[in-house]
Amino acid sequence: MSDITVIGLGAMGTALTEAFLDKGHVVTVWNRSPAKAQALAAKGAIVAASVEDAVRASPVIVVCLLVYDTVHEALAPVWEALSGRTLVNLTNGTPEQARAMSQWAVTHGANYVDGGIMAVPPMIGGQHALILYSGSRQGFDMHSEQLGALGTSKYLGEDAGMAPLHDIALLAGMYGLFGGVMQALALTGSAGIPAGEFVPLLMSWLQAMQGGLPKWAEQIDAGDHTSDVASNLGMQAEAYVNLIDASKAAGISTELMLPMQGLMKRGVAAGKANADLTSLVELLRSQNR
Ligand code: FVH
Repeated sequence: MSDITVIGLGAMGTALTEAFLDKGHVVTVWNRSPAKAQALAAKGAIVAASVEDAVRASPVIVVCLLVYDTVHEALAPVWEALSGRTLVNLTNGTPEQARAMSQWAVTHGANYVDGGIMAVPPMIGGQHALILYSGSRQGFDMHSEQLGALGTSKYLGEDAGMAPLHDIALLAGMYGLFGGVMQALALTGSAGIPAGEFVPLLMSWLQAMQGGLPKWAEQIDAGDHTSDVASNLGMQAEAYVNLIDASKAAGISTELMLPMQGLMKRGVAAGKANADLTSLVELLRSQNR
């Protein structure tokens, strides 16, 4: 019997296994392509011959595969083995997928905990690796010490969909930011400015802008988008035209910039020109486009 089983030894599953081993846990592993288990075996992991053996080896099963369909594909044939165990699924997915997986696991007598990994593999095991969890409180509490080996844990409640919801929202923020960064670097690069020269300026600007987020949160929660920083939507929509025109003039694609402009225009057309940018959240909520 081992302490933990890890199913899926891609870049992330390998990092998870190493973090458990580093903390002295006895770990059983399984991967579709067995070759990926070899390096971990050399570090002390026990390699299971089948998914079923892997599931039966430990009271807690950590799964980290590419997508949810593959999780179901791998575990459905061995459902009987899950009974009485805790399944911790760290595969990226949607809240709906997590809730369906939770229902399936609970039906088969398992505790189900869903997770969202807010880290890249080299961060795993360090305190800056944030792992979001939701689902069975009992399952989480029983294994929180072992899961602590992966980084900083944050439990978000019994609804299994909460971890993926937070994960996706954080990724949405990240990709929005990254898209803007790509645009900025393409634009400055087209003028011969090295990225290394521009990035420090960009970082301090983004840090300054980030300081306004708590105020945004207050406005959004209150549903009051009155602009009191002299930067209303109408003004920003006019200035945004320059982002598009300057990009075009420099031969830079505007494909990342146009959706935001479309939303701003919709806000102005809806009479929100004098409101703050936060009023766009209401527009996003009002339609699934
Ligand atoms: N890597 C990262 O930076 C991110 C950080 C945030 C969380 N994500 C999510 O973690 C999941 C796994 O990601 P990964 O980086 O480990 O991905 P890969 O290295 O591509 O490994 C994929 C594993 O999935 C196995 N697999 C794929 N299809 C199947 C299948 N049909 N049946 C069984 N296993 C399957 C694959 O096996 P193999 O190709 O080695 O045989 C790998 O073990 C993911 O949800 C990220 O979004 C990572």
